[in-house]
Amino acid sequence: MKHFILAAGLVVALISSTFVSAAAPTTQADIFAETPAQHDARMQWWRDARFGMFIHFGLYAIPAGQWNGKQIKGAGEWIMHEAKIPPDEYAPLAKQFNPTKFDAAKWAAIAKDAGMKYIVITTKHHEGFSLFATRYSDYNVMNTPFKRDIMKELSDATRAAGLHIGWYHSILDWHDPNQQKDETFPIYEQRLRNQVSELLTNYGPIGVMWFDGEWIKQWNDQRGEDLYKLCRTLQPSVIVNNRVGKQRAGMNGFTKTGGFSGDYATPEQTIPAVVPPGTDWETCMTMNDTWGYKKEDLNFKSTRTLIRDLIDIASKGGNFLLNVGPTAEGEIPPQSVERLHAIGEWMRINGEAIYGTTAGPFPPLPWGRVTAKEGTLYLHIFDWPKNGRLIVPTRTMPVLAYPLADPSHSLMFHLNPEGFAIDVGKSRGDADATVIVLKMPSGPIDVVKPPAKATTHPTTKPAAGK
Ligand code: FHN
Repeated sequence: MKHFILAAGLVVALISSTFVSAAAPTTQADIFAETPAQHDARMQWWRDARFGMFIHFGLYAIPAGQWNGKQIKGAGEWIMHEAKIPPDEYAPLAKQFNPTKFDAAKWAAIAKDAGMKYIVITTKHHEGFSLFATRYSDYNVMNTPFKRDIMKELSDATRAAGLHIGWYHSILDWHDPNQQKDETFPIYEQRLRNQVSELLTNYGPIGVMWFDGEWIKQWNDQRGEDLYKLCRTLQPSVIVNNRVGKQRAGMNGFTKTGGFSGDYATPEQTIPAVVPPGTDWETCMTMNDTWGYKKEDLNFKSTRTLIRDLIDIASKGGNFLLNVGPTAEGEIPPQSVERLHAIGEWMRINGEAIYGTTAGPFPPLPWGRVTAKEGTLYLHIFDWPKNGRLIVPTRTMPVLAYPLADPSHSLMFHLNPEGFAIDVGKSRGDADATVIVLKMPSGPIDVVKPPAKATTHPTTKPAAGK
């Protein structure tokens, strides 16, 4: 077996070097000559999007958190590791994989209905099983009872729904023995590059490459930079997260100084309190406690928590990648669908205060958060002022103030020792979050030092899984 793998690896290396060079429309030298304006242009759709769907789907949905009759702790997609299942015992799950209720158009419609603008799905998680028709591993969806290329169907349906599609691809691979050993890692790395080349060649325009599992000891920033260059050579407009390198600083996901860090930071299951201005970042978060489906995990966050997390993230200039873990039958759990629809209802009225916004000029405020566009501030009120007066910590008075849900209803405001106060009345609007629009004069906004105590946005649970 080992000799076969080595020989296969050498053959693969030969194929892929022609494979990649044949498909490489841009020289690698061009990739890093990107000017700030070109970088901004490439990032623009993603910055405007603010909200995406993360999908963790794989063989792990079959055990769904249980193995040999026992409930296994940790995230559903980590069951092979947490239950110490040898690859030979785990791999036969592929013979059961048959998500007959998988409907790509339905998944895309659920994301669109929620107000999400992009989808990132696991093409291969740490278990090593590929959910796409790959030439570089027999351990893939075409060799299961299902026999359909899930990534082809979902990428087509996602674009048809007007959303961007992105690939999550794990550098860590528990199934491939070549990944585990330093001496054979170059063979695995070539296979990794070959599969990434397939994903960026055979499935049309890809918005995001979302790498993960970069913490393995064999991975380093040079390998990360080479992989980043491969992605941008095959699709110069693709956006690549910071986990392509070794720069994720733990779960807070921000980039350590120096080293190679891709295009944006990836805090996980947490929302940073403060973000350096001008940083591109995205919080990824589960809706319950697990990324991959786990039957027993019914600990779903409330819709209000999720809406306020989205607002909190956007108020700091970040994106929210909210996860769903489909069942082995190929269905997004009803608890997720229900919450996503409710978020979509809020976005249908208030999306203007999220899409295309940047961080507001204030830190988290006692009553809520603020997002911004040129000449406009959006006040997201979580806690309604009991006296009907909302204090905004700036003496730069607006030209106009009105509820986003009712632009015909102008609001009165007047200077106040802490900035200025808006008379919002005593009966609140949307209990999850009510948005007040402030049309501001051009020029800088002078921030009065706001009260120290900010509204505590819902805290998120520690990351399940790694
Ligand atoms: O180990 C994975 C985990 O299963 C999940 O995919 C998360 C999502 O960002 N990433 C890793 C943990 O950081």
